[in-house]
Amino acid sequence: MNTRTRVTAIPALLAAGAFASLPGVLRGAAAQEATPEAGASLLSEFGFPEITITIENGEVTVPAEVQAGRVLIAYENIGDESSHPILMQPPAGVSADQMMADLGPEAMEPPEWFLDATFPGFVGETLPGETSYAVVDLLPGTHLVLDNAPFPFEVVPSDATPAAEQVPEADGVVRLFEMGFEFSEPLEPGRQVWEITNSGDLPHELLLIRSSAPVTPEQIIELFMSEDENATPVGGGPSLADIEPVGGLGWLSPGATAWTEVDLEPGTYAAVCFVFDPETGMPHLMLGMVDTFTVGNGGTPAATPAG
Ligand SMILES: [Cu+2]
Repeated sequence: MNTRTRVTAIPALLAAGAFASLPGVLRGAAAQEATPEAGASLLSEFGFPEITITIENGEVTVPAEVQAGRVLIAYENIGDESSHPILMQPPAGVSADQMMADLGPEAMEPPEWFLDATFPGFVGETLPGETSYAVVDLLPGTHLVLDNAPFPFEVVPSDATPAAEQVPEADGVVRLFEMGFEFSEPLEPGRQVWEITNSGDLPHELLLIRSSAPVTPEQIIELFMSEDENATPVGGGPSLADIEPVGGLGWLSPGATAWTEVDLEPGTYAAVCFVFDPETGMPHLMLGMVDTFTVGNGGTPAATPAG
């Protein structure tokens, strides 16, 4: 598949209004290698109840009802547009009707209550043809998957006997905070499970980007500011065409932990967060929530900042 796909680093909702000046950001590469079968998920080995959510060009199909608890989410992108979804539980007091109106395609900016929602974590950016996986903890109540529009579903109290929740064994550990990331070392190539915890006071996310050239955090910010796919940052570095999203974890509330599955080849990566700052409307990326790292010994070393 050679279709170049504009990667929606933030849902259209958040790209509107205060975000209109942001570029279309990442343009993803074509779909990656063959999608692994659902059973090939490393996270499926832990035996959590599994729910499948599909997206086809903005249309999300969610289960009618999900039981509360720790669940494995498989997110299948069967369309030809990339998806950067958010999973959220709106705050108490926001009715279903209001929620749908406030987050619909006509909404020009996030409603005031948006950052008061609960974000259990979700899959990261998912390219066409890919299936992403995440293990998250769901509490009873109305939830919604937000892509270009909201798609609600109910989480109901579990009738299973609550057992001590099993913790997936993780190959990598990532901590999110204001404004940055902390990765366990070393990060090895290959398919693996990452445990991600938000130890900050704000929601955060982990959008992983692979770069085919050495890159600095400053250059990543410059790239996201650029409208020109072929522009390269001052002092060199990759263009937007040289970077591609490779998963991660969607919005995660303060104090929450979730697990995602990544498949990393040796190389250079960046981590960025697009959660917005309510004061300025700026994504955390612009406030410095960007980091670069390498995976494996064969990785291209991260560039040193241009002096
Ligand atoms: Cu953040």
